[in-house]
Amino acid sequence: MELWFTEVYEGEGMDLKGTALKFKAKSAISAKTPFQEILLLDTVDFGKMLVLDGAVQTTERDEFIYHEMIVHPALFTLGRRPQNVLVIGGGDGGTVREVLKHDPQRVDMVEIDREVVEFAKRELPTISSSLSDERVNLTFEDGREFVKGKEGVYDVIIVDCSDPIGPSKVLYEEGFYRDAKRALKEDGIFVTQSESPFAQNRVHRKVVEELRKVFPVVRPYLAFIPTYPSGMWSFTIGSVNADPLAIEKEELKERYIELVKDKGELKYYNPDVHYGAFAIPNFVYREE
Ligand code: SPD
Repeated sequence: MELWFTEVYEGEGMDLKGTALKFKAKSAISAKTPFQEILLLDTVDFGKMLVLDGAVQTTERDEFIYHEMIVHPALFTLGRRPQNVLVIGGGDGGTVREVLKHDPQRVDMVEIDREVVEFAKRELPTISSSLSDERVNLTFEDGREFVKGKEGVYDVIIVDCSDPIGPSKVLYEEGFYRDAKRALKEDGIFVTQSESPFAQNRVHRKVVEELRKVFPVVRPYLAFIPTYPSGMWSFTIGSVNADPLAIEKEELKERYIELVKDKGELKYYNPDVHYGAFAIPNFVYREE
């Protein structure tokens, strides 16, 4: 029997326009947690694929793009060895894997759903293996609550969350961004995945708008992620004064060469991609 999976993104009608991707799978396993439905497909073209509440989160074949791009633009902008990095969400472990390439002293990861982490450890070892690194401290609670009341602790905060439905909804609100800003050090950097500027244009614009209420520097940027709706994906950096576009290219190249010498080649991010990713096509912010 043939097994097919299609992500249906409600709200923008991707499947009606015929642009949704259909994935052929060899097998599937699923689980229901108190927070969401987990589905793991063994797909023909993308390897193992993690799906939460019907939305593709990661696949073995293209996960490197999302995880490199949510981490490296911010961490290279920081320009020094980070002491404390906070990852909110990121249950599959790919974001933590990339953060560790910057030699942080400590990484806190706050994931609401313990079962997603256990699932990823068991089924997606190439993505999740860094979660057992001794510098990584896992907490299973709501990331929104975790940041409340923290002051000047983190060099970088990374929000690797799912879409703004279900448990992640609170991670798209101004109040959360304010608390996250307070939890950062003075020169700290906040970065969040900010949905597809094509398939979820209104959501993307709202994220940028809310971040602009909180951070003086706000820089959305793009990456191509084949298995996400439309393939056009975004992340947004917010900070008080750290600007990813203000780093000298020569300095960035030096930092990049140092990192890859020590940790091995990256597959997507490089200094040219760093600057190019911040070029945004006209339609994204055009008034409707
Ligand atoms: N539409 C899905 C958005 C998912 C973003 N988070 C992915 C988690 C990968 N670590």
